[in-house]
Amino acid sequence: MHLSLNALENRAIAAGLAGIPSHVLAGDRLSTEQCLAMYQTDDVPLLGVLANEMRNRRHGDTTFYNVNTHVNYTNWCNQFCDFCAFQRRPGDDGAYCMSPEQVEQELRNANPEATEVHMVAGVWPALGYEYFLDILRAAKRGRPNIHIKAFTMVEIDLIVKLAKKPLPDVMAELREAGLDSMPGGGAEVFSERVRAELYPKKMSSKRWIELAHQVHGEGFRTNATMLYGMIETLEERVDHLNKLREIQDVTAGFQTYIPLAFHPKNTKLEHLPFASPMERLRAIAIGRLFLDNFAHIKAYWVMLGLPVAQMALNFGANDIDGTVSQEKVYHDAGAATPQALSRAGLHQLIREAGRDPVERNTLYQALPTPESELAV
Ligand code: V47
Repeated sequence: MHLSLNALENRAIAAGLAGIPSHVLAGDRLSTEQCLAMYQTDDVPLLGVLANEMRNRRHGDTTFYNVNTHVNYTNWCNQFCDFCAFQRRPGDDGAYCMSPEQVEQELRNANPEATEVHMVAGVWPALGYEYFLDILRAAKRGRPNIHIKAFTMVEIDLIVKLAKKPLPDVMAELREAGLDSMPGGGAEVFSERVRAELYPKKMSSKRWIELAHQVHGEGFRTNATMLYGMIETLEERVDHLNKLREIQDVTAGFQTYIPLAFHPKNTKLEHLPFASPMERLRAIAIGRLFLDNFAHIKAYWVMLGLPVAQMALNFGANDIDGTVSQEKVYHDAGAATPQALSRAGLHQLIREAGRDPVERNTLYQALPTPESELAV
């Protein structure tokens, strides 16, 4: 599609976004002031047009997905974050902690075509350092060739403390046990004001950022997230994105950015609304436009819902996550999405958005299209 810069700039003036189309189309980096204006504008469709253009320039119609499974190995947690519906104390109704043998069995039972397991959980120090090595080894025993994407920075912080060893030694031992890369959770929103109010026990944003630098320095690729839609201001969202962009300028270790809309059900913040479809699309578009040093923007369908995830593929996203199964963090918080999608279901969702589905591995290498999908 040919975009007329004049027409876009005229529309941008009315939307409080003057100059942004010219910057974007020239490939120039947007400022934090411009990012704030993008959060304030009513013209989300204009953001979509611009973000879509940037997505098309990088990826054309290619839309990545993977075949993956989730193992939330325990919901025991001592952090008591107000936004979380997943956490339990041992003995509470529904509390569980998987033994390494159970983790191994989960992997044996998983979709035989899965190339990735996403393993994250609560924070429970009494599990001890060896437990974390054991569950990684158990996952690889259950499925030797699977890529293990495990442990947010919050879990890494715990594991390093339990190990009582320097971080490089711990990361080497985790790698030896089977850790391949890390997901993007645990960042929440970096604002210390929000942290003090809603998740005061969680490690500081400074520590999250320091760990991101360190694990990238040890050669691990990770993802990045922002949990939005609680009590944070728009300025605090901008600051969060800016901090992610600054880390990436130094390390280039993030693979994808995943905005996570807050799901209120069964949490202490149940009175808050779930972000509207328009706000969820805005978050995707701003991610694509502001994070110019991120290769990929993920529309995590489990959180977005299928219709919005599909639209997000024309608002800047080029990845829709995976087939997913056994996901608990969002489903405990009221996500109404299915527990899993088949590969054919993902292909259909992506094709209906006018895009080309491409299966990837966790490190964004394209995999051959399976025969079952060639004829479609
Ligand atoms: O860290 C917890 C968030 C994260 C709620 O890296 C909530 O590929 C909304 O990080 N409402 C975990 N969000 C999930 C996550 C993730 C998901 C998919 C893919 C990847 C990846 C990472 O979920 C937590 C927290 O920020 N979260 N509770 C809630 N009620």
